[in-house]
Amino acid sequence: MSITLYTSPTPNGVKVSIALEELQMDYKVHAIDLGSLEQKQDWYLKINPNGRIPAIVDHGNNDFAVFESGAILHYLAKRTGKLMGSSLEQESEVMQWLMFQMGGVGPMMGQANVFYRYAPEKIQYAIDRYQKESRRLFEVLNARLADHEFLAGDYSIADIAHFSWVRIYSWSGVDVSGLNHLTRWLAQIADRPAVKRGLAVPVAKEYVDDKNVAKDAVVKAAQNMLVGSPKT
Ligand SMILES: N[C@@H](CCC(=O)N[C@@H](CS)C(=O)NCC(=O)O)C(=O)O
Repeated sequence: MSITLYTSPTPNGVKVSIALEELQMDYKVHAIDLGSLEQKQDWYLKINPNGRIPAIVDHGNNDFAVFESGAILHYLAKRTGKLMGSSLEQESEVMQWLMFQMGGVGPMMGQANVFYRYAPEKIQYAIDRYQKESRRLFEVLNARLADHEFLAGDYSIADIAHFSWVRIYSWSGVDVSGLNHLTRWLAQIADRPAVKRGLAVPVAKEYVDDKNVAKDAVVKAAQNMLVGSPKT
């Protein structure tokens, strides 16, 4: 079974490399250069009509292509029978928390990043809206993790999806103070060897609000992407 992973070092991208590492699947990486809009080229749109990363092609299954990170995680879990529980109820719980990430945490933190980090104009209302909503969603996760080691039964694709976003909270400017269960879970997942390997695909990239980390290149690449035309 061999898979090609089309990815970049972003929260949605590392979801899939972490899952592939956890599942010990055979895969090769095609790094997509988002800054030069490689993801909008015709050849790639045949794999992902949305022109975004990540996507996979499963060569062990007639070159079946999958886009949307949540759908990819689901596909890989079903393909291997792992990271998603086994009963209908367990799978449903995993899917509930996966959907909560795909429809809530990801989009809200994504918009927090846009308005807090990348927008040329500072619109305080938008910054507050997306940071506060992200914090509210973090509180839902924190309450769940108060009496659950993981989000849905055993460690699952729901944890992988959330971890990949929640870990960059400082980049999004979202406060995690007082969310002790969430930070316990973050540290626990960050410590997994497969997670460390997955975070280095295609290259390790820091998304932390730290004065020692060079932020300019990350911001410039995101701005180029958001305006939709490559700039130098
Ligand atoms: N809902 C999609 C979102 C994918 C997405 O937004 N990917 C970003 C990187 S995290 C991207 O490819 N951006 C490039 C662009 O907007 O052109 C998923 O979860 O796969």
